[in-house]
Amino acid sequence: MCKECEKKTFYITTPIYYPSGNPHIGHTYTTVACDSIARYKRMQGYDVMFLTGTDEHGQKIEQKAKEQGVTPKQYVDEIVAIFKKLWEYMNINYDRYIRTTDDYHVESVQKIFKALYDKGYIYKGEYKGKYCTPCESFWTESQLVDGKCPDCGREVIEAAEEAYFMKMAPFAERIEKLLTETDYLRPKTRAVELVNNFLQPSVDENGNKTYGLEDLCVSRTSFSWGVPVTFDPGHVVYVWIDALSNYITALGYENGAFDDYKTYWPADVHMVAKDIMRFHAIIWPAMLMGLEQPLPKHLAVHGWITFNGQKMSKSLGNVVDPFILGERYGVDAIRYHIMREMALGADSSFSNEIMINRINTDLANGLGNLVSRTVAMIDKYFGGTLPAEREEGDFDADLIAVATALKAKVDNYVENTQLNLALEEIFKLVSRANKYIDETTPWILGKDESKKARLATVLYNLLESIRIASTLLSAFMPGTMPKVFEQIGAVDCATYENADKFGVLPLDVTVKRGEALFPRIDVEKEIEELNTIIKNNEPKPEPAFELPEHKAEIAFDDFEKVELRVAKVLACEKVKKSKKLLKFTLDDGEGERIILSGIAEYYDPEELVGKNIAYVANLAPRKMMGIESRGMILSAESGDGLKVVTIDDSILPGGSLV
Ligand code: ME8
Repeated sequence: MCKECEKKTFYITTPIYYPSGNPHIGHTYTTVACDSIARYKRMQGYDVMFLTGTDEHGQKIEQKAKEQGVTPKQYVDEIVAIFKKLWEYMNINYDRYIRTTDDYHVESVQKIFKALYDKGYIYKGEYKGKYCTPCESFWTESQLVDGKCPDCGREVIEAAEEAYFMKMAPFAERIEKLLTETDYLRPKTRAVELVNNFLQPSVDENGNKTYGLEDLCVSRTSFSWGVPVTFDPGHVVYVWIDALSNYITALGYENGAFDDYKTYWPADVHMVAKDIMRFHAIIWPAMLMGLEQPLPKHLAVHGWITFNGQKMSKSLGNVVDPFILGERYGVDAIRYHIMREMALGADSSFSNEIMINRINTDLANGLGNLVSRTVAMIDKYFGGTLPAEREEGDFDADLIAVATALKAKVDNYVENTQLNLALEEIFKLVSRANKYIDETTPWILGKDESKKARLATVLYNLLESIRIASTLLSAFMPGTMPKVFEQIGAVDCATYENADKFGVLPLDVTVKRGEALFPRIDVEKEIEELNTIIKNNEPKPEPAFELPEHKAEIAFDDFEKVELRVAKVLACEKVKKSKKLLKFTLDDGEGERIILSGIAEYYDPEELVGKNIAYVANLAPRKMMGIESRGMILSAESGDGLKVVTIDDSILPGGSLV
């Protein structure tokens, strides 16, 4: 409960993302989902704290900054600006943004680390293990998949260094109970996998329960871009204690920057994808148990957005740019699509075709059409303002029942972090209303003067259904729904409180036609264009070496002046006192020819003997180091120096190249 406003509080968090590359549609999903829940809860009257941010320390960031010749802070500042720009663009209404480089966070993490150390949960040891650099994760042999990182599938390296560790055994039993006996984990079905893979409970010969849960490495010495351990210089706090603490440091835990810890903690929902479920399901509760703090209420774990079967990720490069998609279809269409596609706990494959079809079916033909048809008919038959007379008829009761039951269902789905089901339910009302138009045939009623009251009732019922659907949708599509309220004359009454009531709009409501909410997309044309954009956005393979500059164009006549011929290398030796020159004795078909070539650093002289080479035969003779060279051997510039152009053995010496 918030002391000041006496409202019930609701605290929701996204993961803090790594600014090691630009945000993509995967990050967008989690953030949009949390934003929608936060908006819904605000609409329900909660005092909401919605936190997001960036996880800015670690070896990978340090490496990337070095590659670019900037400081790690300069490097992250630039990417954090892009994250913030994207959240603004996606209409993300967060209450706080935490950066792990913020002073207050650093101060708190140092205190948290010291507190766990003082309580005996952190100790010093040596870490030897398999380490995945991109994921910044140590893995045990048994956790590797085919010898590779189980998270990203890449090679791991052997690593050993002095490190602090956090004991896990004292917390294992409580964590097992948390996962299996409470509704902390969503979906709960994932508890089995966590318990078996990480907690690994077993009963020893004396009947005592033991756990295979390994201690966690919590400091590093091999890089410096991190929160320094105050009592042991040279160590920086290693990723998870730094990162996970953000959920409480952002509220002011162990720092003076904020005073919200008592108000909002414990969090109601931490939302993450499955890649970091383990850390939030095991390590985070262990840390809080160690600190003797209350545990968060729920951990909602969603799957990955995949693209062509692979996890969409910064490192794989197969990213779909939310800015590009938003520009083409509108931010709300993207928000809708990703939330409608992703079911809690399962992966969702991103496809342009599914997205465009979904936008067309649900938004353009479904909701958009319902609004534009209803408003257009009120305009056509009543000049934009309904008369107050009413006449009930068939189908009304069913439509009203669906509409008034919706809010409770959506509440329940949002409460359980099942946003795809919430949206599906809202669109059942949209479909029901569209069907009601077909059933009541207002265009026929419109032809009959005596049916005006019935027609007004039908159109009013449609407006009310739209009001209810769009009010509940406004948490998910906050940019578009106010436009709907305006069109249906519901600006003042489209409130959550009214969302389970029918008959809220004034009987003589006035509507206002507006632009199409979701324009229909030409599927084939659009897919073609999108594929081209994605292809053009794919990172181009780096050239193996810097390609040489092109020379100015020459006329064919000029080219014809050059006489290129084939010769066989009879002998080759280094030119005395020259580091560069090799002396070639060639069979040029007419006799022996000596040519000097400056390729000594790339070849042992005997390497080329017996080979056919190409040479410029009519170059004026030139004396070097006292030897006359008659011509020039053709070599190609390659990534690692010059390579002699060799010619097929079957060509006889003296043959000319034309
Ligand atoms: O893991 N599909 O940061 P991160 C769905 N800094 N969601 C995806 C996704 C995809 N393909 N790719 C990323 C980290 N996400 C740590 C977190 S928290 C204390 C520290 C989303 O930049 C999803 O929410 O790798 C996932 O959990 C998160 O981004 C990982 O972001």
